[in-house]
Amino acid sequence: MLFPTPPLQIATDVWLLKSFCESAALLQHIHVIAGQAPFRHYTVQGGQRMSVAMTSCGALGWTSSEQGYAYTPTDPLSKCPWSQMPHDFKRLARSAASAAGWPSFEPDSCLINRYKAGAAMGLHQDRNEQDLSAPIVSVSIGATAKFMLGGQQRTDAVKSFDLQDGDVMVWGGSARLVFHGVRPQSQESSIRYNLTFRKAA
Ligand code: MD6
Ligand code: FE
Repeated sequence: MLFPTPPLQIATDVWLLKSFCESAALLQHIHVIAGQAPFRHYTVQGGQRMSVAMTSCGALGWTSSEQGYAYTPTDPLSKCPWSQMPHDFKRLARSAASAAGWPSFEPDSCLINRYKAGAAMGLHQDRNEQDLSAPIVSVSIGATAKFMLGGQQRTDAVKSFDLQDGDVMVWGGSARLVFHGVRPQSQESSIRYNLTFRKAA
């Protein structure tokens, strides 16, 4: 924690912890993980290629293909298990969840998103996890993102706010299935990474 500030409540059951973590050490872990399971652009049902590149660590990794989304114990590229979740990652996810009011978060999956200039993530729900009572912890590293937070329906109004390097967002409870996304990164933007910690199984 750099300069711990009180959690900001963005919406019901959505908390933003500004400057909660130091990103340099996290970046080192990302590079090691990507050495084993390189960033790749998954396709989605219908054949579209995602503009965000992804890899994972932990017991289960989020994957996508023409067949749909799945959590898998192995990397579909190498058929090898994903790297273990670094202790630093787990500690960070737990402490952020605790600070936001979820004291016993045990993530088994960490999706690592990489955004280059122009990359974006359309409005979606995170709904492939077994246990929707667990929160999600999301860590922003590098370039700033414009995050969109909507409601329970795809057509609900969205509010946008910046996620900066070191910011951590925690949500769960009644917000667990809200629609959300990331606006296209500006053409001048440097790389942004996002770690999304979930309890998938
Ligand atoms: C991102 N995040 O920040 C994408 N999902 O790059 C997500 O899709 C997300 O930040 C669920 C909960 C928190 C998130
Ligand atoms: Fe999401």
